[in-house]
Amino acid sequence: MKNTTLLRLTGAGLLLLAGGLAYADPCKLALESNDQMQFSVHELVVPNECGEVEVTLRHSGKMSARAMGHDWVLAKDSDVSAIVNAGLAAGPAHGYLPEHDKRIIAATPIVGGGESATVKFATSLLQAGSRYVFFCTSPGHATVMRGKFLLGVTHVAQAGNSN
Ligand SMILES: [Cu+2]
Repeated sequence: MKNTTLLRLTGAGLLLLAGGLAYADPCKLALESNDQMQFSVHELVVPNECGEVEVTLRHSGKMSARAMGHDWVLAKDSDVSAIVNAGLAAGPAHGYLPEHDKRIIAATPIVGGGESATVKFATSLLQAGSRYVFFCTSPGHATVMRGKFLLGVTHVAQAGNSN
């Protein structure tokens, strides 16, 4: 009797997972963005065991990519301003991203309302002790659309001195 109930619960859980985001794999992350120029999270944490990370950015809003497009870009904290400026120079034709820029660890294309994009990258690109930030390169967005990207335990964030 008890076993049957458990099995049913497990089945329902699997169905929910299959229909929703892939929470089962900690190396696959998902976040949302919206018409209010926001990411749904300010911090993403990936376990050390992940050799490869997959990030999916969804735009849950209704506005077009031209009016309120967002991308998800990962880089060292210290490289963010330079990348944002280079992105502005690259312009909308290049999705506000400089081409072949080695400072960019990972980047999705820009998405508009109702769209989503996924990017995969190897965690071997991340150096221990460096601080990483994810942000959006649409003009003016990076000041508010940014968050911490942490590999492993959260106190990695405090490893560097305050900046
Ligand atoms: Cu944005």
